[in-house]
Amino acid sequence: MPRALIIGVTGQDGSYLSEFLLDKGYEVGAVSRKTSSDSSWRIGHILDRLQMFSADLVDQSSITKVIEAFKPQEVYNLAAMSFVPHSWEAPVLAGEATALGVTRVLEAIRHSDPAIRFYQASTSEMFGKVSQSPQNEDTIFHPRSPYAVAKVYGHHITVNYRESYGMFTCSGILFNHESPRRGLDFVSRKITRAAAAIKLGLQDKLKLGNLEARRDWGDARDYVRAMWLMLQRDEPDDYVVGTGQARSVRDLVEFAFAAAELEDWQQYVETDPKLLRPADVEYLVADAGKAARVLGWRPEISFEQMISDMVTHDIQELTRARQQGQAVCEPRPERWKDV
Ligand code: NAP
Ligand code: F7E
Repeated sequence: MPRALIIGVTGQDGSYLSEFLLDKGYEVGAVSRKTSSDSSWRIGHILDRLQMFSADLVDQSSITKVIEAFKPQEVYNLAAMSFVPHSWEAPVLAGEATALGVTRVLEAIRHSDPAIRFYQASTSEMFGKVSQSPQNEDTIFHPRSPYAVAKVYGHHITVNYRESYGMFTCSGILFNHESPRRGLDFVSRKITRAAAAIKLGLQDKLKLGNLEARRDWGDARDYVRAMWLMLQRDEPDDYVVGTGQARSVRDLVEFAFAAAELEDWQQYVETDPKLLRPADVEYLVADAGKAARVLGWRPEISFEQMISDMVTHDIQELTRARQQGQAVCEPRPERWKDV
């Protein structure tokens, strides 16, 4: 049985990658960090099939111990402080976890078994203020947040361990990808959740920031397949993964509200300057030609299908919560300008 270790298993991508690898017959080691509350809601249905470990990217010995104990053949580092605005609130922590955390994993692999294949979750945010469109593996980086700066470090150190030690390390430069398991703070889920809540009469208004920002939004269920494909090649390399189509936040709102059968989205949506970022990324769109040519990867779930799935899921979840008298989880207020 092949053995893969997923660091960041409680996140959106960690949950889908776990399912994908279990279906492929892998023995899956799953790393989450110790927190005061349970964060395993996305993997509750497969917990009995995972070997759970706890470790934190800011703690070298915890990472080393897990890799030595589980002895994986593949390690996927999906852990990061991934909500961009948090990185302005805690820029040093962003560097510790999202940047240096990658080196900690690479060092643990190098000393324990340098033949382990490693996947690093890099991001289109590294392109930031773009110099060319669409963006591919040769586009220069101009990161616009402490998160993106930390990810640029993570990307380069991944390439560096390949070049310095001949290790099998790959960096997947993934564009935004969403799903019904997306965190409630990210704009796609904030919008689909609000459309569902407004439809059910649970909410009146939706406050948003920059409606003109454009992103290349794909579906997480397609993107975890690309991660795995990268580690199955004969040679390690870096790949851009995206759909090649950009849409604005405004387009996403319009589509989500229509999917919830709400006419005239403008009557529900307000813009709030407090939700603007100190520096935003205005336009990202992928050239994923290399992933198509070399990995044979292509997205299968359309933007329209994904947003419809998210709206349907949110309506069902809120309806169930209301019927059972449960508290409903809301996006956290975004407060990074109050400090
Ligand atoms: P996510 O839902 O926010 O999951 C992040 C995971 O990282 C969670 O399991 C979280 O654990 C864990 N984590 C955070 N800090 C940690 C630490 N110090 N030590 C150990 N674990 C820690 O993110 P995602 O959307 O699945 O994304 C997965 C990865 O891809 C992230 O690295 C993200 O930056 C990157 N990425 C995401 C996208 C996207 O559009 N989704 C695009 C490109 C790249 P808790 O549950 O304990 O918080
Ligand atoms: O914002 C604008 C916001 O928070 C998208 C992470 O997974 O993808 C994600 O980062 C855009 C930005 O994602 C609101 O200003 C407007 O321009 O959904 P987001 P992100 O920042 O692109 C990349 C690839 C990652 O790597 C990250 O980990 O939407 N926007 N109004 C808003 N965004 C939020 N969150 N909330 C708003 O009210």
